[in-house]
Amino acid sequence: MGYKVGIVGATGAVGQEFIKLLSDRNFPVSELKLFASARSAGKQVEALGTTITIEEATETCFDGLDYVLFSANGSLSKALCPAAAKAGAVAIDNSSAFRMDPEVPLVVPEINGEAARAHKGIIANPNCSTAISLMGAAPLHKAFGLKRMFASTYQAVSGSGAEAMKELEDQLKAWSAGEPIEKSVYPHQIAFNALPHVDVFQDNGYTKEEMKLVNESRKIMGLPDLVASCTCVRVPVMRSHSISINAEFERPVSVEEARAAIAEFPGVDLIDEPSSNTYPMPLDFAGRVNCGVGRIRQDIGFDNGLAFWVVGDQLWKGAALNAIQIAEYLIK
Ligand code: A2P
Ligand code: 11C
Repeated sequence: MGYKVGIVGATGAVGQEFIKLLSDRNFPVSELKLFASARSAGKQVEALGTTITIEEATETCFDGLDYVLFSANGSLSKALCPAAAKAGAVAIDNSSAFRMDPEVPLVVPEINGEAARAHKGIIANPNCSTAISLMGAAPLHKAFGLKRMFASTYQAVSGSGAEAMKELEDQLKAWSAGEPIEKSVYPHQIAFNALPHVDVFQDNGYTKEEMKLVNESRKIMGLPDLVASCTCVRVPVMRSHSISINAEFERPVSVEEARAAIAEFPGVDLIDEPSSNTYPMPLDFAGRVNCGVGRIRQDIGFDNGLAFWVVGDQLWKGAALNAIQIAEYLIK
């Protein structure tokens, strides 16, 4: 038994990971169709041991497909996910277009997998820093009852797509060669820098990325009144996002129980031995299925508080892997 799968945005940073992960995870694919913009239509790529010609993504390209994985951009998702659903496929969308739509489940399978079953043709994949943050916060919520959460992110350039990865690489090469540093993706040089600016600024002074973490966390964990706040920072890391979280809980916490809660939660590794300088780092999490949690300590700023650090590959758990895990959950 195999499924007919489509990928929209197949030439992009996440699209490439979709192709790799379908193969790595032996997802039962009977046919794979790859879609991108008209610019890429006609190009041939190797995928799942065969050569596939990229097609332009249009409203009429989804006939016969079972699952369509979207990672192009929000406006394209808005236009084409309903078309994929109408054609009888399940659209799993990596953009923010449908995440807060009450009719659309927003799913991290380890946390609220069952929500996926109520889909009406579209399922939303969370924002990358949100999904990774919650792989640390949700097990602790289960153990102690989450009340308030404050986060700062350290986000890799691959979160901005393939062009941003090239921009960081080009800036590092230009710096080494003593040449002028050029920029186009970010408003400032990203090499050797940290930009407290991910996505666009909103009227309340937060960026859209920061509000995604607040709103999507509430929806995924089923905590509509969760108090949360966040600052998102872009750092010159190629791949894997890191998040520093301070959280207050309803019930008394202990570091020992917190470590146990992380250790037994699926999809997350406890990496927490300060005495040997052992903690999760982005370099170790690129291309790793599980997220990592470490630096767990009693937060001295709250009565029932924990401080902790979560790292995960945002192209995987924050995007392509989580989307494929949603499809795996549905076919299980
Ligand atoms: P293309 O390569 O043809 O531009 P990234 O996030 O790494 O920048 O990738 C974005 C992905 O979304 C690419 O696969 C890109 O295809 C695709 N894409 C962008 N705009 C469109 C569009 N209008 N229609 C279909 N695919 C698009
Ligand atoms: C970033 N989180 O790292 C973004 C990319 O809502 O899924 C993905 C944006 C989103 O820039």
